Formats: sequence, C-alpha cells, structure tokens
Amino acid sequence: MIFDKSSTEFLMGIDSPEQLQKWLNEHPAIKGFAFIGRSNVGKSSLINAYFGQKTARVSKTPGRTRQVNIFSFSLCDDPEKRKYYLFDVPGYGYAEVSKEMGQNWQYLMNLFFNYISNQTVMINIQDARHPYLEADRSFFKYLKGFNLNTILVFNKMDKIKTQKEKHALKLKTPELFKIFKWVQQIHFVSAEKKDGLDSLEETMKIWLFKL
Ligand SMILES: Nc1nc2c(ncn2[C@@H]2O[C@H](COP(=O)(O)OP(=O)(O)O)[C@@H](O)[C@H]2O)c(=O)[nH]1
Ligand SMILES: [Mg+2]
Repeated sequence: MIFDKSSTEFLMGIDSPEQLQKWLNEHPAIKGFAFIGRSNVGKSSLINAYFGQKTARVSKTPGRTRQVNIFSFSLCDDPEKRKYYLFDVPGYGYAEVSKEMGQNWQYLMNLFFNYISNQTVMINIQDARHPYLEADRSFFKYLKGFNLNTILVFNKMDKIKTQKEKHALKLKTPELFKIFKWVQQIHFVSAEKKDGLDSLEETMKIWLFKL
C-alpha cells in the first residue's frame, strides 16, 4: 500500500465555475491526480480501492456526481505527511444529459483543465470491453489542448473472459498509443477483482516524484 487511506480527507464538492476557479487559483502547483471517465466506467470503485472509505461515502451522496469532489491524501511512508490532492471529476459522455447540464459540464471542465496545476496527473479510465468509444475519443481531442500528463487505464478486465481476448487487447497497446498519442502510460486493471492495482499505484507514485 502506497497511498495512506487513513489520511484521505474530503475537502469540498464544487459545482460553481467561479468557486472552482477561485479554489484552483488559491492552490497553484499542487500535486496529485484527477480521475476522469465516462459515467459507470468504475471511477468511484478505483478511487475507493486506493483512497478508502471516505471517498466511497462521498461518491454515494446524491448530487455529488455532478461536482468536482476534492480530497487530500498523504503517502504511507512519508514522515512529513505532505499533502497531495485527488479530484473526482464528473463523468463525460452522458447521452441522457440535458443540453443545459451539458453546457454547465463544459464550462466547469474548461475551468478545471485550464487552471489545474500541470503537476496533477490525469487518470483517464475507459472500459476494457469497449476501448476508445466515440465519447472517449472526443474527450481526448478536447483534453489534448491542455497539455496535461495523462495515464490511460482500462478497467473491468475481469469482464473479458478468455485469456486470448485479454492478450489481444494488450497487443493493441501500440495501436492505442497511436490513437491517444500523448498518453504516457497504459494500464489494464479490474477495480472489482483488484487486478493490476499495485502496478498502477506504483506508476502513480512515481509521477508524484517526477513532477
Ligand atoms: N465487473 C466489474 N465491475 C466493475 C469494476 N469496476 C466497477 N464496476 C462496477 O461498475 C459499476 C459502476 O462503477 P462506479 O465505480 O460507480 O463507476 P463511476 O460512475 O465511473 O464512478 C458498479 O456497479 C461497479 O460495481 C470492475 O473492475 N469489474
Ligand atoms: Mg462515480
């Protein structure tokens, strides 16, 4: 275990662009991670697996899913208990979202990606069964302009039943790097079965020290 679950604190949930801009302006050069993906892809499950019960409680609270939820955390083996930040960002690609809500999401996200410290790493989660859906591709096209470090994570690997299919997906990695050109790393995990989580956690930790 690298992230100290008992250190995770919920700081706030923000749905107002002005408030988000203010918070980000007041916290320049922060280090940490933002979890982003289509809704239902397993963002909360993955965040809970790494950062514990407090994050689970927040993500179950009604209304929180349309907010940027901000947490702080520390590393287990850091005696100084330096603070890092975790952002649970509302999911993209809702087909059912109203136009108005879609616009609010756009506005909030524009602010988020514009003002977030470039020492915060984007963790984009996609469904291993449906890699690079249209929503994921258009999100990447959008994210590209912001020049942020990004790790791509394929979740729900347990839903891919045969070894052959798993292998086939992994063989696609070079192709995936071509599609998502500026992605630094690609991981294959199952939040449910806890597969591949250690290696991703190690990668995330390395980024905290690299930036
Ligand atoms: N089979 C399987 N189901 C998962 C996995 N991760 C999440 N889920 C399920 O997918 C659904 C959505 O997960 P959630 O974490 O709420 O997704 P979010 O909307 O992206 O936050 C829930 O029913 C989870 O139990 C996984 O690795 N494997
Ligand atoms: Mg969620």
